[in-house]
Amino acid sequence: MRFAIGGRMLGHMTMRFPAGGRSPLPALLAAMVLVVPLRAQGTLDRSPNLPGGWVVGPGTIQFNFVHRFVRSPGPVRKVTNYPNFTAATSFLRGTTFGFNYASNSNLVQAYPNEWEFLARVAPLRQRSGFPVDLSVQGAYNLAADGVDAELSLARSIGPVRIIGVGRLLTDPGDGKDLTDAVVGGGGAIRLTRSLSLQGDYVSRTTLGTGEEAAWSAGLAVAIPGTPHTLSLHASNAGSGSLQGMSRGEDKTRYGFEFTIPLTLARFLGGARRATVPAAAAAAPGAVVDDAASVHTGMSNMQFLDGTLEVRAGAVVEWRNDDPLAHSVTADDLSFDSGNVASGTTWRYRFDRPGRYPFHCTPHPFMRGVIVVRE
Ligand SMILES: [Cu+2]
Repeated sequence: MRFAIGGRMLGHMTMRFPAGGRSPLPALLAAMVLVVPLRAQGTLDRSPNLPGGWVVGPGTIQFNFVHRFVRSPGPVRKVTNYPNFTAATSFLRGTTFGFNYASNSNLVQAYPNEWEFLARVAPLRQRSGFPVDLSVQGAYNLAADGVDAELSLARSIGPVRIIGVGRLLTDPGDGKDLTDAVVGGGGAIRLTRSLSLQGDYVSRTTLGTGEEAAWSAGLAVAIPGTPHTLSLHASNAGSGSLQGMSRGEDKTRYGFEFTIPLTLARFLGGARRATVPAAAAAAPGAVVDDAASVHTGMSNMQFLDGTLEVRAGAVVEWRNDDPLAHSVTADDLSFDSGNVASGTTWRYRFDRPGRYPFHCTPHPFMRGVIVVRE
């Protein structure tokens, strides 16, 4: 009876791991697989010039826009924009690949349009028991015509996240034989769940003429009810490539970064129509039997049904199959489950026809919609 609804519950595999005691390995692997995409897709847990090893989940395309502006001194006061655009996706959890494009790069005079193709892997995470989040990025920069690399270590201590990087850069100057070594540090402090302060300092061993160590300072905010984050910041660095984030100049640029995660399942998944009878017999507040409830849930950092149609009076039950807590929170806050712990369920009865978009408070990129029909 319980699983007869649309066959949906039979259709997805549920993995269970020992709650404790025995080998920590399965739990550790589960945490690595499931938790990796969680952090820092947005701007809150990193700083403007330190990616902090962010990776996206499979089926997600991440678009990040950075625009930094410089105003020249008077009397001209010309404002120059330094736009940078990052697009990245993943086919394998814990990895990300994509590109950075800077359309007003001053890395190499002859190449104002700087392209960087990048691949990043984040094999070890603090949440899976490792002391730090470790990630490695390799990149090919078309303007510099060479390969760059970054090793990033990050550790969260309460609301503070500390990030350290080491980079090796091809020298885009005269000789291709030279390699720049870069060391940087920084991080972010969460003031609230959706607001953080951040900054970094990135130093290179061989600074060219007019170059300085790169720095940045900013404020990041998660935009309520959306999967987007915004950072407002100042920096003396230009593009978002490993090269660009490692080179400072003697002028301060003011700008922003806006992050857009596109979850393809939201667009390709379509709506599921739950063919359940409305709980006509059940009075408000009454215990509703399973026949009148619709089962769905959370798994792999997503709500199983992007859009779920039910009839008025139906009870929707969410089961959390992830190893970490999620919430089911209406965008207009008309309902809120609070934390739904791993392996537990939460149910809510929808009496009034309408459209109820909801999200997960800890992971705002997790979104779904309940459509209640007459
Ligand atoms: Cu969640």
